[in-house]
Amino acid sequence: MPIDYKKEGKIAIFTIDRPRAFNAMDRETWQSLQDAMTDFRDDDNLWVGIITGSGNKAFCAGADIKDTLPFMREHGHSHWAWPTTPMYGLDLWKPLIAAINGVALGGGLEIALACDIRIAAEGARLGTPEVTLGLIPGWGGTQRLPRMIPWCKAAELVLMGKPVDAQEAYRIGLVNKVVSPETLMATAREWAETICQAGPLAVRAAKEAMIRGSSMPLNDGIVLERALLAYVLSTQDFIEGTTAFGEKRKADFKAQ
Ligand code: CO8
Repeated sequence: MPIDYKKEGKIAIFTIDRPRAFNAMDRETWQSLQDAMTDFRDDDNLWVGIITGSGNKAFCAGADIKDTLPFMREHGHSHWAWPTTPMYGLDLWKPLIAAINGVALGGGLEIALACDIRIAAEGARLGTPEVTLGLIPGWGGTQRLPRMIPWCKAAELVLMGKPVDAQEAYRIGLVNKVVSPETLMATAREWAETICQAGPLAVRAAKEAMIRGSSMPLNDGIVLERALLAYVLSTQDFIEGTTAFGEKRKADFKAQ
């Protein structure tokens, strides 16, 4: 399968595995990622996901220029047939970490932008070169990027199509951390384990509030936050978390 999907305890690991094409997303790879993401969303035993690329050159070089893009041009009249924007409409509130092990270009960066946390290996390059192909970032890049980093930096990436290296990506707030390639997956697992120590239903409600709220007026966002707060207050995990605090022990959350 072009997506190697593994379950390690509470953590799901998705590895984009098309090294001969710098892990570019042809339609089969895209479908395989969608299927794996849906399984991850619906598997109660999985709490956090990590997405990475196979090998040491590429996280993902974007949409496959020889397969996906011609297909989209051919099916321009039926947009529903196009590969969907990463994670959009999936209602996936479990946290995702992108472990960027090499180039993340075009759709590859857009997959990373659909994650909540991005950790990059030294040597990684991130960018949206679509305009150099006569295209625009069409997997969420024109919308997510300017909401995440300063406008002028988003404009530099999108309008010039020139990638930035990992250190510059860190400086502009595009990635959370830069580590050596050898420690990338260990760091991503460590961050995932930290998230797994928290109440999983609270983590999901917080992510849902952040994502839904980011496209709402403040007042509506506050109303949403209160509704999600009322929900987490009703969970067993909330009782366990506060009881464990009082008893000075580690909480044993069950996602209930
Ligand atoms: N698609 C298909 N094949 C690719 C891709 C790609 N995106 N990237 C690399 N490859 C292939 C090359 O064709 C080559 O194959 P072959 O050996 O058979 O010729 C192989 O990978 C190695 O590539 P290079 O020889 O070019 O290796 P270099 O080390 O010189 O360069 C790069 C590596 C920098 C990754 C370079 O290949 C490159 O710039 N690739 C294109 C990156 C790019 O422009 N990505 C954006 C694609 S468009 C996109 O993602 C749009 C997303 C939105 C779509 C909306 C959908 C709804």
